[in-house]
Amino acid sequence: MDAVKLVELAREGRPRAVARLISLVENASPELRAITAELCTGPRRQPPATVIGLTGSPGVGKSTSTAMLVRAFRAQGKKVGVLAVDPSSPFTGGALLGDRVRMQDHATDSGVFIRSMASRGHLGGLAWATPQALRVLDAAGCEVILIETVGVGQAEVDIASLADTTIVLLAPGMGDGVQAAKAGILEVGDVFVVNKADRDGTQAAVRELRNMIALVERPWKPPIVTTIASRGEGVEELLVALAAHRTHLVGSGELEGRRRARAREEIEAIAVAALRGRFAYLHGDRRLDTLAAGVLAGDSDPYTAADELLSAL
Ligand SMILES: Nc1nc2c(ncn2[C@@H]2O[C@H](COP(=O)(O)OP(=O)(O)OP(=O)(O)O)[C@@H](O)[C@H]2O)c(=O)[nH]1
Ligand SMILES: [Mg+2]
Repeated sequence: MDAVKLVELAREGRPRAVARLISLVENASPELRAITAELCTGPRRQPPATVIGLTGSPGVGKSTSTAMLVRAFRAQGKKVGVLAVDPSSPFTGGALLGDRVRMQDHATDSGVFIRSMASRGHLGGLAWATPQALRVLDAAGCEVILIETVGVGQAEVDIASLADTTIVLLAPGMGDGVQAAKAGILEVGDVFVVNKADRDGTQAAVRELRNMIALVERPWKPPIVTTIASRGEGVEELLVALAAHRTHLVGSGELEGRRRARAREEIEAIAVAALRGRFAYLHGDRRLDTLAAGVLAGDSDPYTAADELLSAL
């Protein structure tokens, strides 16, 4: 099926077309170029979907919170997209299976699209694949898109540049506040959630987090919400916090800025991937090996070697 037809079907909200397009993104299909062109320059929905990222350590309750938010947005009559990027341990831990089970009440709801996608192993990773998948869900009419990424290493920082609002989830215990500071998530969280508030140490975690947030200079002071996602408790407060951040984004012009930054990163990710592809095509690994050997032997230096690589383009 040609790209234009597939996009047309996705615009009608056909789940199979949406699923197919996201698989093409995941597999870095050569057809993506035409698809993306059609999605970008064809008729677009206004306003574009609100993109909310959820990140945090494994098991903190991201999927449970996502399901809770899906219910809340569906209750408002909104069409919702869910994108689980690089779900943790999909084969062993039953995380994905668990997600499916938890999402089951939405499985037959035509107002919800749920897709998981792997971005690892792709050149450009998250920055490359996520905007493309977001565009597909947006075209399918999703008014809100929730992206779940497991907060390991760079991913939580990356997701922050892809979402309009980033929710950072923590759970009481295990010095989560300290972990938060280490991972640099204090800077990227727009809304903090201390989930599993049915557990001991919730208030201590909130206090610690509040003290740490106070040290970060930002025009937006991120609120802290406590939730028990497994029981749907705290969802109203979370919605209020999300709406407040939205108001801030629009009022300050930051929404526009974030979206431009997102487009910039995407362009760069595509360019870098293309560049690497051309290196591989022109030089192969052998050329790089030869240059590396030259540097090791003291015949050249990495700058000169890089110039040689570039000059062949
Ligand atoms: N006690 C308690 N358990 C919760 C709460 N929210 C979620 N859980 C449980 O915590 C476990 C992990 O929840 P998930 O939503 O899968 O966590 P996650 O962050 O998506 O996990 P990964 O995707 O594997 O990183 C599940 O057994 C949930 O039922 C809560 O508020 N209180
Ligand atoms: Mg999960």
